[in-house]
Amino acid sequence: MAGARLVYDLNPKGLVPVLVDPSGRVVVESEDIVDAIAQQSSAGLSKAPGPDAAEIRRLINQRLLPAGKKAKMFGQPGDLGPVLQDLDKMVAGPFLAGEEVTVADISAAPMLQRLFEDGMVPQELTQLHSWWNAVNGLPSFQKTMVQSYWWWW
Ligand SMILES: N[C@@H](CCC(=O)N[C@@H](CS)C(=O)NCC(=O)O)C(=O)O
Repeated sequence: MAGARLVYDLNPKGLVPVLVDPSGRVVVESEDIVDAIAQQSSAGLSKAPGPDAAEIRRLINQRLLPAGKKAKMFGQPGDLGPVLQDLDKMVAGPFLAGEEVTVADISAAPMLQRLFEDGMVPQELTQLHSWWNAVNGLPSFQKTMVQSYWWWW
């Protein structure tokens, strides 16, 4: 198709997602794309989410994502239990860093969605369960739900 750009033109690794912002800047890597969108004033996300959100996001990316992937894909729970307990203690409520949805919630939601749907988050982690109810109740989050999905990490 004339004018169409192949993903390889945008990202030499051939991976999605890729964001092309209104100025034509190409952003790859999900976390960087979330940050780029948060910087757009119309996105409705806090531009300065604060140190709590940054710390939670570190836990998500460095601990939750690898542990969750191992547990779900390979049946090896490993460190997942302790990671979820640590995260539960960090929930400010209703969202991870407090009243506003921040980049921390967006980083956390895809993996936690998979874990909640498979009943892998213990009931005693009540803060996390309340968080999931809050996120799952957002119309914007519901729009991201698909009938079936596969992994992308
Ligand atoms: N670390 C990257 C991972 C991107 C990634 O693995 N994307 C997958 C789909 S979700 C992909 O493009 N796979 C195509 C392929 O491997 O050929 C990110 O978070 O954006």
